[in-house]
Amino acid sequence: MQYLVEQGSSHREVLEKVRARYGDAAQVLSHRMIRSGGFLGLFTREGVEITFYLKDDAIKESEKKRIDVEDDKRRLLERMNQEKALQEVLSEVRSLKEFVADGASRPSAHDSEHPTLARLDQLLEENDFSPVYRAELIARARSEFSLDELDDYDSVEEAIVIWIGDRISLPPLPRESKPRIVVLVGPTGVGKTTTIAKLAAMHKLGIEQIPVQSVRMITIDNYRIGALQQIETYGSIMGLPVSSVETAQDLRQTIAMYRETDLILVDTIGKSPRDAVRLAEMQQLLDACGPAAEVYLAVAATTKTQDMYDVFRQFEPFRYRGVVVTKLDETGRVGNVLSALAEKGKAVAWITDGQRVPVDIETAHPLRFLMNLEGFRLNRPKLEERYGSVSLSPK
Ligand SMILES: Nc1nc2c(ncn2[C@@H]2O[C@H](COP(=O)(O)OP(=O)(O)OP(=O)(O)O)[C@@H](O)[C@H]2O)c(=O)[nH]1
Ligand SMILES: [Mg+2]
Repeated sequence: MQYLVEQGSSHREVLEKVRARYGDAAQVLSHRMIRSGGFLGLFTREGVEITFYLKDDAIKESEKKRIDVEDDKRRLLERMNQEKALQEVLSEVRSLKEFVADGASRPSAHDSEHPTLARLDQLLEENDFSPVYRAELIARARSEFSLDELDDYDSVEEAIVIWIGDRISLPPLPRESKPRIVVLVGPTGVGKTTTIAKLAAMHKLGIEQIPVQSVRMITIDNYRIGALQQIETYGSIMGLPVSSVETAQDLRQTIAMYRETDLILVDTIGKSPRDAVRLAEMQQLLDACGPAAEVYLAVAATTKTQDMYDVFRQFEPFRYRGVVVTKLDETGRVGNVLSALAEKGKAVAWITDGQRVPVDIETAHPLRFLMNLEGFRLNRPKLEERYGSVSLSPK
């Protein structure tokens, strides 16, 4: 037990001091009168001294309080440490954010990828394939090749090329009909009229193993100065008659007039895909061609993937059975076209790659697109085995 002493000028003052400090825990044992202060025995003052002790449970209580305080201190310290750690994390996050915001030094998505896949993804990106298309190919490679197999770059590259080729679809062979009616629609300036002229020549002259056929051309583009003249010039060079029509009735009558012809090619006015009213008018007019008519949508290979989706969608009411990819000569990259065609499930019927009539046109063939891939090595014999051979001699 611990004995304590307290002094003061009066009994009451000392008791108040003791109670203030120790409360009811203090148990007074004794008190006595004392003399305090003074100098050489002079000027001393009378006072009281109390001796007391503290009850055990009170000690425990105060000890408990001490422990509680210690606990609080520890918790506070822990919190401070946590705060500090949090601050550190925050500052890490902040600097990472700055790092990411700095595009030039952004960590590449390829970084965590197997080097073969990273390199192939990079190549696909350079060829303008859309992010979705690329992701699908890379995911397929990741799931079909083991880690060891991925180390063999050549065979993964070969597989990717084949998967790209497999996703290029061609329209089914047209039903036999006489006359066969082929209509070209599409945005302005993509090369519809030039393509019509090329197709006319191809079929009239029997190019690309196509049997020689009787051909006629019809244009419904007689609003613009020079438009009729453009197609008539082609017609006169090839010795092919060209008719111009304005109404659905005209069109029906002209087709009826040409019923003995093998192939009737219908050229249309280029339309902005955003001009829904004009598109609807033209669609009504084209209904006169009858249900057997084959409509094809012409799009330039240089069109951005997103714009291509818009064109595909806006011309949907024409129920086109395939696409003509024009101006392939104007771009070194075919990824945008191939991505859009594959993602929207469109077949490609012809490709054109220059202004010359009739040479710069070919029936679409997967190999032709694959040959345009930049940076990919092609196993030509293997691809020909798969897709059939095609004459790709330079023109
Ligand atoms: N480089 C290149 N130019 C082409 C190709 N096809 C057409 N052109 C050119 O593109 C331009 C427009 O061709 P047109 O055939 O008049 O295009 P269009 O779709 O009929 O145009 P509109 O009737 O005005 O809608 C012309 O200068 C053509 O020579 C191609 O495959 N490659
Ligand atoms: Mg035209």
